[in-house]
Amino acid sequence: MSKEQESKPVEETSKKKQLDSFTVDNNGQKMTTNQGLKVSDDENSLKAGKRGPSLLEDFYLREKIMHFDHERIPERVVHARGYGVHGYFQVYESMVEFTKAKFLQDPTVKTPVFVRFSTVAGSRGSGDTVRDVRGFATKFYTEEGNYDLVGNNIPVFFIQDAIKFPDLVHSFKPEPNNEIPQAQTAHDTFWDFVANNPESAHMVMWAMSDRAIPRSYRMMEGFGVHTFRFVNKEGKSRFVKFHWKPKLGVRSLVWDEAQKIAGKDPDFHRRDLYEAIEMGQAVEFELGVQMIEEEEEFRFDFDILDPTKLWPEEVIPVKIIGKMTLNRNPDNYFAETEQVAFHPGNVVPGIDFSNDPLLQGRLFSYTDTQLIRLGGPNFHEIPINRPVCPFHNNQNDGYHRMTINKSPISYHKNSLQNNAPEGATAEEGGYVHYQEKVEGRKVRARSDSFSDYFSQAKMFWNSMTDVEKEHIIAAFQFEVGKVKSKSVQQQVVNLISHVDLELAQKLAISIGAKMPEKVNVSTVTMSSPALSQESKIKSAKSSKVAILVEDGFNSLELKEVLDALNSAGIIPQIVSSRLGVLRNEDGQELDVSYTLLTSDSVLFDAIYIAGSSKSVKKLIAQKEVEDFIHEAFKHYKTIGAVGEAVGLLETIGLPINQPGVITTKSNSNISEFNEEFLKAIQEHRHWTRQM
Ligand code: HDD
Repeated sequence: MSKEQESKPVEETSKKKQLDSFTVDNNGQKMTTNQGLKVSDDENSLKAGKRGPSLLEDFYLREKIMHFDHERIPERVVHARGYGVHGYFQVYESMVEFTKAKFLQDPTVKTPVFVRFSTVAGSRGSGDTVRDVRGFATKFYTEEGNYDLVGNNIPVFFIQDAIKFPDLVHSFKPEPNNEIPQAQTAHDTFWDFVANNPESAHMVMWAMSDRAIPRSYRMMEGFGVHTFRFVNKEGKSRFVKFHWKPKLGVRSLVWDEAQKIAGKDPDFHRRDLYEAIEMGQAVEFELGVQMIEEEEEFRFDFDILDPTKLWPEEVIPVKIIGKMTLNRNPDNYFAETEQVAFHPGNVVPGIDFSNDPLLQGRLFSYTDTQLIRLGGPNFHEIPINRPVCPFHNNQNDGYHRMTINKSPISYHKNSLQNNAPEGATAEEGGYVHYQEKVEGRKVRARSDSFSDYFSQAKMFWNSMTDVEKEHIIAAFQFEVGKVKSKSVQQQVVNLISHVDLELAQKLAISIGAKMPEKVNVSTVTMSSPALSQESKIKSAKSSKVAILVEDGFNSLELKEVLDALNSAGIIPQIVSSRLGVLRNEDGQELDVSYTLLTSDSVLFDAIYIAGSSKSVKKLIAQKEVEDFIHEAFKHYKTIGAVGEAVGLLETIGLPINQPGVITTKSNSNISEFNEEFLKAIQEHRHWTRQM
């Protein structure tokens, strides 16, 4: 092998250095055409007389308009709306026993990554907080080539075979006659699909749960969904499922809040991620794997090739193997986030596929879609998609070819170039597919072992806390309630009765459907506590707290509270009636971040109302303040108040003895208050609150 082809360890900065070589800085430069010709006037087209017609000769006008006319590319057919960020991945200890993948061997190696989070149903300009599955796609730029883990925040999928993907997507996209509704599954065609394709029952339970309205991309789990294979140096293979676990814990919005945010700040999730990284808050996810020995393939009461099934963590534990740190925003959204092309078929030696029929179809779809989206077969040469290791083959030409292949030899085998480039053996790092033994007749059929649609749907339901169940019931009532067809509504009730009768009954009552029959109701009693979000670690870190305050604040009290919040990694933001600087009698100043007009209660995780009679008097005089606090209460958020601010809560009729309403009338025990306030913020929501 030539020296260049030997794989070299990558560094955290390998991808950045490569991208930097493509960046352009216009600062301080003269304007030119794309041919490098200096432009003398960018304001006026070339005309025959000042008031005369424009001239065809105006090459600059033509170039500028032509380029503008072609600035858009087709959006992704699914996952059109997304936001990408850079970072790196480090394995905690060598995984040599299980896989030969080089990026999983050495804990000192920081493999650069680019991650794109997305919604699925909506267009590029749709709202971030809609009820939907979230995409979680990671490109690892490894020394052996790009490895893409293209997953979602839900561990199972709606369908079992890729051939049904176009049908699924047609059903949840806006209806074709009027292109309504945008980024919603609450319409007839989606629920008609669900009712008539019962394999979707399990995933629908997840989609109606709080998982489908995450608080932040930083606070949701990720799953590779399919069963893949790990293969080690000795050629031993094991089945594997991948998990991402967020260090900030798993948190969600409440539905009313999610809908309001979609109007108040449609960019809520991308702004959250962008701002966290700009503020220097590292965004961290641990990578976990569940593994099943090859010999144990048939030991379970589900088929491990069925993508509508998960592997309960209590039965097959998740082994945490490394951590991903996201720490850099892209320089250019289009060049990086829009043009990044993921593909579950981008693998490295040591990672292989299973016969999951959904995965098998994906292996075709992702390269195919880039041809229309990115306009030709050379999309791998776009800077964000280039591997950081060298790549050589005899594929040439095509739209937008960037590399200049110097040799006249573009075929194999050859003698004129000593047969180069030639294949590498497994020892040299060549990718050798796992030699799984397969035999069978060619049939269009599905394995009988895929036919249990309801047991895991029921297990998911059993695993929810009461509050989580209430949210699922309400989500079904909302979604199916928006369906116009009585027949589809009834079919959904009947379908859901196979999962849980009480859920189906509550749905039937709410939408005026007939009560479901008690036939074939799942009798599964098993639960998997790991599926409940409420059982996950809770962290107050990175929570946003609105500080409601006006001129005349008490600087000592405020400083103590702000210091406590800041040192817990919580982000306090000053909200007042006007922008600028607030002042008090001691001459202290406070910069205002938002007004009551430019922010909203739904954009914060908790609120604090500052004490001092002057500030409180001004706050109380504003109707917006009352609404702000009541809305936070309604969304189960922590509310803190000190001194006279407690009186404000009483005046506006807020029940102060409720969970998560933390108050002290005396300024002398602020540190005790802070302790309680922080603990309450960590809880995130106070579900036992009486409305
Ligand atoms: Fe897919 C995009 C995840 C099934 C076909 N998919 C896409 C993205 C994610 C997923 C995260 C966005 C990537 C990005 O940010 O650019 N898809 C999944 C998961 C699936 C799944 C977790 C099931 C387990 N997908 C699936 C099937 C097919 C596709 C069965 C087709 C047979 N998916 C596509 C696509 C997309 C895509 C049409 C649109 C844009 C793109 O690929 O690059 O090819």
